[in-house]
Amino acid sequence: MIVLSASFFLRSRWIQFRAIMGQSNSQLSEFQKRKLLHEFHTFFDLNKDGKLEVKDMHLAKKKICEMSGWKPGTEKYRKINELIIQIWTKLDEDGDANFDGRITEDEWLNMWENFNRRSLLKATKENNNGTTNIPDWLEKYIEYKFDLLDRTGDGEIDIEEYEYVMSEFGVPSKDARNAFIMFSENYQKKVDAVYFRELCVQLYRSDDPCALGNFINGRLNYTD
Ligand SMILES: [Ca+2]
Ligand SMILES: [Ca+2]
Ligand SMILES: [Ca+2]
Repeated sequence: MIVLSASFFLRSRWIQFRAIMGQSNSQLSEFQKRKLLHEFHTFFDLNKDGKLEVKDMHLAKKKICEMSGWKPGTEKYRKINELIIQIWTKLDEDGDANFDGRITEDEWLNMWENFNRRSLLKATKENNNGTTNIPDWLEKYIEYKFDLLDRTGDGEIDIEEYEYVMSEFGVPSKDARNAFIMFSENYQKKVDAVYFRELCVQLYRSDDPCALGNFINGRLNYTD
């Protein structure tokens, strides 16, 4: 009887401990917020009006089509159009909490915090306690971003391609080149679709300031 009570006591303490940890871990750190807001403003809110709407996604499509010379009516144009619609439909579903057709900064951060919470519930050691999960729309977005960066279409991003595309988003050349050297581990790692995805997952989900994925958007630090 005494043994049973002791084990019951330990078990309830463990459940309490997990609940407390879960609650604090699902909240975004200041570092994560800065990273996510930088993404929001630099790569999503393309018309820079402080909110994310379907027209920002159309601007993203326009950018890739212009940079690639894809004209309306071509297969490439059709595919990117489809991809952009898929990304927006899912992103809007996840992020637009008040259904007004736009995602504000607060809604964007809440969406990530909710995702953190859901990931923690599904946490296993294999998926690094849930921190390697990403939303469906982000899978599609990473596909779009990789195609955008891999200008030659050889399945690999090189430093010139990276610098060129990042400059379209206002990233200074020097920062882009330094960032590339960091995340490619001084050109040792091939930046193919698999490694690019891994880096993007770190950018969106990791709270580790040393993760190489923090540099994938060309920014070198988040202290300001
Ligand atoms: Ca906007
Ligand atoms: Ca909204
Ligand atoms: Ca390439």
